[in-house]
Amino acid sequence: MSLWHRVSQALTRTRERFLQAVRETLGQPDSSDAVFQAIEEGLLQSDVGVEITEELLQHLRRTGRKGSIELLAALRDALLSYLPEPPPEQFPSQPTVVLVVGVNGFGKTTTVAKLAYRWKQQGKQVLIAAADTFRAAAIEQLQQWAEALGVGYIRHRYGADPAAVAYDAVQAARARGVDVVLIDTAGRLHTKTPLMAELEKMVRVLRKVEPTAPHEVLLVLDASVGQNALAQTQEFLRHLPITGVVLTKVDGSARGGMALAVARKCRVPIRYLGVGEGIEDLLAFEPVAFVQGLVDTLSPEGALR
Ligand SMILES: Nc1nc2c(ncn2[C@@H]2O[C@H](COP(=O)(O)OP(=O)(O)OP(=O)(O)O)[C@@H](O)[C@H]2O)c(=O)[nH]1
Ligand SMILES: [Mg+2]
Repeated sequence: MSLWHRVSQALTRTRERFLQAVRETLGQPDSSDAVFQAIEEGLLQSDVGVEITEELLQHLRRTGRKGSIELLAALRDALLSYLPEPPPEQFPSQPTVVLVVGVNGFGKTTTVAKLAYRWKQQGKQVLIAAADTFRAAAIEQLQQWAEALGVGYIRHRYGADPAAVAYDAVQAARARGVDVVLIDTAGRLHTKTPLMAELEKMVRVLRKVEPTAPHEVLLVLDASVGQNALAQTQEFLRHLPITGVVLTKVDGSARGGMALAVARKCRVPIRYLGVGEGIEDLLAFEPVAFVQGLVDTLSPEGALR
């Protein structure tokens, strides 16, 4: 299945929400309040957020377009302008160090495993570090993934200093000539050491071993939490040099529109989409495919193409 189809499939629930509101007005010849109202409702239903919905509606009014099909085409273009093209995957250092952070349960560990798989498929040697030492089960979960994938891993005992795990992982990666180190972290906000302090320390310690590290800090966001996830993650943005967002659980969510708010408010590109629990269910983010999946009214060979 092509990437476009997979994105479109993952966005089914979000798109349905949007379309539910808009469908009745489809094909209406004149731009009317009903069309604008339907688009507004559709955007809000799919969790684009109040602010951005307002902006989009103002923009649509200014285009002077009439009729729902024309307006939806204009909407699609406007949505695209909100979603920056992510930079290409780069591996600037050997090892390239990728830190994965986010609120607990959002999908960090799964994303680490999916990325390890993706990069191993590309022929890279990958090492994963179990720097969520707060839960014994978290270390086991990561170890199981590493073993299943046939990639190296570094673990310490339960309760160990996460920064020390990260430090060891980079040292080991150097010694073994590894290409990419993926670091899984804890997400609980109420541990003994506050999470942000713990993660900041990890960044400082990483920089001691490798001044250019971490090369990527990926913030994992759960699309099914919608707008609420944003508030929870502002803190990560304040404390860490986030380079990209991974939007997980897009498959089960009807709130995929929150991606717009993420791109606008976090001012970092969305890099990947999590579209299922399987190891291959991670897609590189492509704005055009995403927007098409979001508002396509007659998929897959519909009139809006
Ligand atoms: N449907 C779906 N489920 C996902 C996706 N990503 C992760 N999950 C599921 O979400 C649950 C939590 O994922 P984890 O990767 O353990 O989340 P975490 O952020 O590491 O959680 P903590 O270690 O507790 O902080 C698991 O059941 C995953 O299978 C996704 O893209 N789609
Ligand atoms: Mg985890």
